[in-house]
Amino acid sequence: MARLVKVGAAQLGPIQRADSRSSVVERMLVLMQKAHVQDCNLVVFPELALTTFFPRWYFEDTAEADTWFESSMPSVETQPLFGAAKRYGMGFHLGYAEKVEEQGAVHRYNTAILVDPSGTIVGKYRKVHLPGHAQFDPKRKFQHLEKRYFEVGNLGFRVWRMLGGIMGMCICNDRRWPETFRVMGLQGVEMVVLGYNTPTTNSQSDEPPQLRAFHNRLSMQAGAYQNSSWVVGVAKAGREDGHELMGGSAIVAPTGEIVAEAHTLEDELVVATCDLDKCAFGKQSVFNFAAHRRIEHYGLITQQTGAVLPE
Ligand code: CDT
Repeated sequence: MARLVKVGAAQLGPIQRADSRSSVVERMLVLMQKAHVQDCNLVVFPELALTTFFPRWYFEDTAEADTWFESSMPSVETQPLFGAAKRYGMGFHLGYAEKVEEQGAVHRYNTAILVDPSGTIVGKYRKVHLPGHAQFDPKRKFQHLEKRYFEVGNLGFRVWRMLGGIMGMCICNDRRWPETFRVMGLQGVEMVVLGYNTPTTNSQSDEPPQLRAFHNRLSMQAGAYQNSSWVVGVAKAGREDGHELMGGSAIVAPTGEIVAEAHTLEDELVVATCDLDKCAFGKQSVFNFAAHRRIEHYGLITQQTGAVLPE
């Protein structure tokens, strides 16, 4: 019998700095209700789904940014999402800013969780590839201070069994790095879910929006194809406090083809039925890793970060 997962990519429109968590959760509940009506098994929300994309704001004292972080999950404000998951028998994925005390110190991560249809958190991922910069940069058209507010994630790229398949997570900029998908591919991943907040323009160049949209698709489609996995990428989109974020939420098949895509910059549910068994062909042929990978030639990938040019 086919292993079908009906996925709702729950794109969120803009969240303004003044918007409360509970108003955002209300919007998310509307999307969960729509997904339930369409018999979805899983709803995927974006990166930092509960707030505006706050790394665009510079705070001299980083503790001032704590207002954007969750120190428990579920929290009072997010509990209704877990209640809806249980009521509908539907899993969800949520990105949020996590503040946690571990080993006697406070840490802040850009985090995502996977919640099963009973409303239980089964997986957690902390963003590894943090883009941007740590200090205020007057040369940029706008700031992208992820390196200021977050530590590099310490959980690696794990996968979890859920909904009859093997699920993985990554966050936004991670999708641009083939290593992200390959590490999950090596654990047999069948569906990678990810959220993003991607500015429509580049703060350091005149890159046109259509090229940025192309790179978004290219990254997700390559990750899907090269690992023969479904990829569900979900945007926070639209104009947040005068800053434009791209949409383009998409569900990508293991062939690399986009099967469903958002067409607005608003709250929008994009639905597709994903047959996890469709992953098998690519994993057993072109991307049969055991048969074709040549790890004796890949050493540089883990030995160095930057390029070393020949003499
Ligand atoms: N949120 C996030 O990771 N955004 C980045 C923007 C890169 S520009 C500093 C992205 O890769 O889409």
